[in-house]
Amino acid sequence: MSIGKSSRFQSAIALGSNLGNSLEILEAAIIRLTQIPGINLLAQSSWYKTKAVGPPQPDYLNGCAILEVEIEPQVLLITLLQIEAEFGRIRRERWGARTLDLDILLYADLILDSSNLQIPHPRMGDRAFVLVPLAEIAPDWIEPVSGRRIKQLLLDVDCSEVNPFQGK
Ligand code: ROI
Repeated sequence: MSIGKSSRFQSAIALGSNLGNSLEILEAAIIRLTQIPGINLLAQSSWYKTKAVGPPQPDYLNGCAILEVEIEPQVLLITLLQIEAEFGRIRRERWGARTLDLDILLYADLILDSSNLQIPHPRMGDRAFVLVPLAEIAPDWIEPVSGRRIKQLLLDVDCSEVNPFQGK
């Protein structure tokens, strides 16, 4: 057993689904996250119905969460991939429909560019389906590459295809 000090960081993640019962899958994924040692849920956005970006496919349900984590980014990534797999995500095509997609958006003020993981998420600044829910729970978080707050990034994207999901 180790009694060393453990560091805690905040990390923002994005959740998305457009296959199966997306609301049930996303709610279950949030609960699953809270069961993982080293992860605490600090905030959860509401859910949004969003038009798919990319090839034609069903609308998505999207949301974001703020986690307090005591695990490193690479361990968080493995954990999120495991949860995706538990919910039956099949990685067929890069931009295809998915039962559950979990992405790390931000990890404290870290900038990381490794072969399998980039933080901040390289496309988050262009994506209204990420910025709208994130701005709900973390408007003042500064995206460290642009140096701009989430609420500022939101001003530069078209939010017309991101709508509150009726039901939560
Ligand atoms: N489009 C929307 N609206 N929401 C997503 O979560 C999403 N995820 C993706 C692509 C295919 C880019 N499009 C998306 O991976």
